[in-house]
Amino acid sequence: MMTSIPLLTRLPAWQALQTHYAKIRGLHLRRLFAEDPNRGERLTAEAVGIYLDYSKHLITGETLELLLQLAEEAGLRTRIDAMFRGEKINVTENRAALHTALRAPVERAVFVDGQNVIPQVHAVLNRMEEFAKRVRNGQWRGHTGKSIRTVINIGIGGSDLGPVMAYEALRHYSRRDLTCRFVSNIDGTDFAETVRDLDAGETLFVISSKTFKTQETMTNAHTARDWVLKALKDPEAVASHFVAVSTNAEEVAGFGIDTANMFEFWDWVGGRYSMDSAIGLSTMIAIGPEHFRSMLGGFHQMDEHFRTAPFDRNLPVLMGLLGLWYNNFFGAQTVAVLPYEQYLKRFPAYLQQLTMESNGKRITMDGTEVAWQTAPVYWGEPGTNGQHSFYQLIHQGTKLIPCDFIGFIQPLNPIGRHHDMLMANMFAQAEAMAFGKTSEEVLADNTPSWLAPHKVFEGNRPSSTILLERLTPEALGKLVALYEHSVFTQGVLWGIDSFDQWGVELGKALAARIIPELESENESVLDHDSSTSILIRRYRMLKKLPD
Ligand code: G6Q
Repeated sequence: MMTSIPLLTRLPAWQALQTHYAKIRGLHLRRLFAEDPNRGERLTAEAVGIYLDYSKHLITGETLELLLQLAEEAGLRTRIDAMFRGEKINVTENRAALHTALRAPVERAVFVDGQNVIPQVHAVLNRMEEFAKRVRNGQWRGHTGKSIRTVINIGIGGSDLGPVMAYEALRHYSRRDLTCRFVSNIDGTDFAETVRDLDAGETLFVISSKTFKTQETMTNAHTARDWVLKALKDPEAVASHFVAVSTNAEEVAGFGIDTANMFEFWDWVGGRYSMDSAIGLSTMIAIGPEHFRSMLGGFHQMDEHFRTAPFDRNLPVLMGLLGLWYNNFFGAQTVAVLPYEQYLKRFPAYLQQLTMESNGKRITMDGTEVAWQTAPVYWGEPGTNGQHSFYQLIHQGTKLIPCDFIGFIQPLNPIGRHHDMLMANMFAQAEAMAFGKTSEEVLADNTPSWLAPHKVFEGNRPSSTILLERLTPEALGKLVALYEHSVFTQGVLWGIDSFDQWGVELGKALAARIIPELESENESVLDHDSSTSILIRRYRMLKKLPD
């Protein structure tokens, strides 16, 4: 299907932004703040309990106006409405992208192909709730009568990263006597190390796969089944130790899981947007149904904000536009996500898939090649660890790296002065990046002149500060939805399909061809390039040698 989208670089606001960029590129944040004492108050926005300070960005009032105009000209409003209405905005897969329906209240109606999907969403949530409660209160027993102490989610990509991130993020709210682990990698070490200290009789596997065909997940699932059967020595054990999360009932039954123990989701839920669907089953078991529903409530609040707020106060829109400003005008190649919250340690990894799989595209929705940059590289680590590592480059390197600082006012583990010290570091880093330290200031510290240049901080390094009150399930929902919609905003402006991922296919197909070549006993003819063929031959030859 072809969609006609406005050509980004021909939009009047884009052209105006180019001229504007040339005019303001030399501006320094020191000057911008000096000229407007209210800047730190003015360039902020607050909604649904999230405070966004975007004053430390290389923008003026005019930049913002032009960026907002660009969003209007690119038809962002229409596209937001289309997404929420369930239109098939994932054009290359001819699907809706309705993750917002997963967290919509029961009284809402959202139609896909003439059918209201909200009742089924809530029916599955209710089934998940009933199941999670049984596991949590010990009613769901393993085959030998023991209650479950470990839940292992087997899944990869979107069927892993959301659950892993949410489990870590919400660990404070989870039962400590019922833990979750995650197996994703095809590397046998992942499975082996995950189960090595476990009793199969107390372990429940959640096989999470939308398609139930993914090579890594299905291989790990079969290995898990062998492990359970070896320990419990009864094929009947599969029923009490395996449940499935999938859209594919046929494959689930084929694996040997009773479809009564399958939790369904739908093709209009993209993998990396699926943590609110049944893919979140491990999260719900860990934190309990009430907390899970409150996380969904947080997502929904942000959805409503994104859907209805004017763009100049719309947090995902503002964040998306600021990202575009650096990516497309300053030529920034990466964005650092820096959560000053240990529980968010997997948040950057989660965001990598969300942002880069969604917007790492070079073909627009109407099938032509883009004439502009699309998604930057996302990376990051929780503070303060990064400060003793890569922040050097951000402060004094030659690359412009816009940063997202994420912090919470109240700690979940108040111990002594830790939290004040943590937050002081976050505020200090953003301040240092923006304002730096001039040569005069360095020399005034009695620094010898030969050393002074090394100690100068140029400043003018832009950042957003995202402040929330406390890391609750609801807050996590808001934060994730903030990024989801900011990614969507950028995808709309770049004119790409943020919901497909064709770029993962080629490697999969080539691996499927190479696997039998590595396993075959006879020296089959290899028809690869010379590098790949030699690597395969070398592997085959050396793997046969005794240790
Ligand atoms: C995400 C992608 C991808 C997907 C995995 C797992 O948006 O589609 O990461 O989630 O490839 O797929 P299955 O859930 O089908 O196993």
